[in-house]
Amino acid sequence: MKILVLGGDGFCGWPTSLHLSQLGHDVVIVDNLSRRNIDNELETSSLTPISTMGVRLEAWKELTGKDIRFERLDVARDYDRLLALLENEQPDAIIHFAEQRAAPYSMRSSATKRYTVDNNTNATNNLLAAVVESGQDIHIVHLGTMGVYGYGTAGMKIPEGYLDVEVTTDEGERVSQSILYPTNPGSIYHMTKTLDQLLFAYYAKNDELRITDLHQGIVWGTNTPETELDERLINRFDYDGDYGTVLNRFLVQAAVGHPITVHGTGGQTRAFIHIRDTVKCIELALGSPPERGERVRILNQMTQTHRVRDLAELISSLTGAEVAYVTNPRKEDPENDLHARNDLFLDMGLNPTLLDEGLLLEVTDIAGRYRDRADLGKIPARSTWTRNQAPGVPEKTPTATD
Ligand code: NAD
Ligand code: USQ
Repeated sequence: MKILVLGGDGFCGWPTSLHLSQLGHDVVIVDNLSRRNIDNELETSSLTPISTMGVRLEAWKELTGKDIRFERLDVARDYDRLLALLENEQPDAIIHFAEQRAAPYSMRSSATKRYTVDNNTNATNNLLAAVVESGQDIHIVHLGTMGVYGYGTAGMKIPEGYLDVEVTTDEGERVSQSILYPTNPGSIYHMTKTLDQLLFAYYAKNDELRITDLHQGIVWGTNTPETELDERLINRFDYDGDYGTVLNRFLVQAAVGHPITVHGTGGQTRAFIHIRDTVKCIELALGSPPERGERVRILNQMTQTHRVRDLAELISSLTGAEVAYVTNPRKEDPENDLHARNDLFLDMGLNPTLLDEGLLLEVTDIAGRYRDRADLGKIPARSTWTRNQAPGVPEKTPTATD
């Protein structure tokens, strides 16, 4: 297949691009490098030394003989160039990762709230409008989030996208319906993903676009077999207070001697998936597109749920790191249960990578290898959800000289 990967320079997009190229697909990466620019703005960087796109693609060609092309383009703003790209390339599928994906960054200021909404909703709408205008039958695979459902204890397993309900008419007749599961976003970022859902539902209904929306949990790990081939192919590893996600952050904190920063009681339960399973799920989703005229295909892309404090205590027991229960800078339930279905991927043959001590230590080893690149001052989460909240800073924060 010819596949465009929007956001192919990012944490999920880069290993996915390599995996699809390795499988023999013709891959074109589209990215505006905004994530690298946000690192400059936040004065931080990936823990791992990621190469420039030019070096990445040259290394891939040298090692495998395979070409991946790169188009630098802003999907949210450069509509005409996006349309021209579709017309020139005629892709079979487009994978859409190209959004601002950090909840804390989206809550940092009114400027970042507005940027996140503008960027994410325009990127998605531009893509959908361009596919319609191109007249092509392209399968769109979007990376959404488990966070569209919210994390309230539902009293049931969260289904995959749709909820079967019964309504009673004025005549007392009971009518069955299948509706999008009610959304309950916990940040401006998560809210943009609920807007994406409506855009997808509309374009699938009106224009019969073929769309798969993957509601992904928190991704952990860093390497895939392809990124491990050479240091020039290394994947991004975020650890800072805005972009670092919880399990990878805890593993870096353990590796660099920083207390593990549990927000509040750590009673939050979340869904997780390893980066190797992310790339596998995308391969599976590409192989199983919806039909024209079918509703949006929604799959829960997660393999396990974990409670934050259990992860912290597990990593502490493996590494000896101290656990610090810090003020929660977010507005979220302090404790919740979470049970979600993921039958669709399991039925397609996904063999889940489960949380395992060896894999955790592997990530800690990688973090340890690059520990000198960590800026300890960037670790605490400082973006607060409201102005009445305080950053999640441990009482005793080590410095580079400790
Ligand atoms: P990332 O920030 O590392 O990658 C996103 C990429 O998209 C970046 O390279 C960025 O430069 C690019 N981009 C952003 N806006 C763009 C635009 N307007 N035009 C062109 N390129 C643009 O994020 P990630 O962790 O790889 O996440 C990818 C997708 O997966 C996101 O949509 C995110 O919501 C979703 N997701 C991620 C996780 C996770 O834990 N990382 C979990 C669930 C869902
Ligand atoms: N947390 C801590 N300590 C930390 C960092 C986080 O206790 O140092 C807690 C948070 O308070 C939260 C939980 O861990 O309760 C998860 O936080 P996170 O930053 O790992 O995840 P989140 O903000 O939800 O966002 C990430 C990705 C996002 C994706 C989402 C999937 O950045 O792109 O959509 O995970 S999900 O969580 O399923 O919505």
